[in-house]
Amino acid sequence: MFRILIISLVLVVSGSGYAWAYDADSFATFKLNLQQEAIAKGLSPAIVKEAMDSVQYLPKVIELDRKQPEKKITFAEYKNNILTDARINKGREMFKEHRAELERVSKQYGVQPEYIVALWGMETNYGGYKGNWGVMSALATLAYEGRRAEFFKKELMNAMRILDEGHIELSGLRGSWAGALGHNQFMPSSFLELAVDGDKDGRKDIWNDLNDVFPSSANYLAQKGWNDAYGWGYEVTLPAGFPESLLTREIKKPVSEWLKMGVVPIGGKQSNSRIQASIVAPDGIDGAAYLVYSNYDVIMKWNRSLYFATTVGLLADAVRQ
Ligand SMILES: [Ca+2]
Repeated sequence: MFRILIISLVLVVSGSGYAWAYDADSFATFKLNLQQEAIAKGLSPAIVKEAMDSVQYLPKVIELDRKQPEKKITFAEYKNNILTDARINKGREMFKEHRAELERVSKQYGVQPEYIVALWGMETNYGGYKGNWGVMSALATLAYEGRRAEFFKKELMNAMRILDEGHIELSGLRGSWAGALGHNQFMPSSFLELAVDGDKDGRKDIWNDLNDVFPSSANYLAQKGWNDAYGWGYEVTLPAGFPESLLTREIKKPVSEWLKMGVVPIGGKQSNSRIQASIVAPDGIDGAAYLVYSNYDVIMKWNRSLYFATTVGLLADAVRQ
């Protein structure tokens, strides 16, 4: 109860702290400056001009950016919402349908195919909702509004570079209101750093071509340190009196040591006892607990959320069966 009171207080204070107003003239100047800056960086003037001419201020994006969740849901609730039978079954179907490509990519990048499928399912429900916002306008609005101006300005420049490199037409540069792109919702910076042209047609088309989507996701994980000698981890039960202070990714011990402390894998999972692992419990000591390997840390680089990372792991397991 006390915590709820504090949260509402913070919301009221930060809410009243904003006195933001859109001004057409200043937005036009802002666009012109961005245009000049992009051209100065060496991007094609014609492409930059066309892209910036298309930009409109989107009040709805600011509304979404400022929207605070009314209450923080628990991991148990989140998992219930996300890890549905429909999502699992669709994942199994997709795995079957694209098995050959997935296996090929898996071998090439050293990432088990079920994680590529699980991330796809988590991000866009296997391409079911990729986001239909004009990314240029969304990013420009967020860069103009100022709450995280530098970050979004950088991503806007990166988005123009994607157009400049010819991976997608301006009309196809669509994504989430926060600028995440395509089937696997890469931010433009991740796209430039890690997306892959799997079918070698000269375009990294993560909006329309699964032959580019799968290797891009796999490359992301591989470059961030994935090890396909093992998975993400598994659910465990903790012994009575297990210290809450050990529930952190900061503490890593060999699996054998955790087992000696009375941690018990659920469902007879077994693993190499020398692998380094942490114990996490997204809902705290009284909620579900998981023993996780370094691959879990890699998933956390994709999205810094214990809820997300754990659910990706569970979905991958479910899809694999
Ligand atoms: Ca391609």
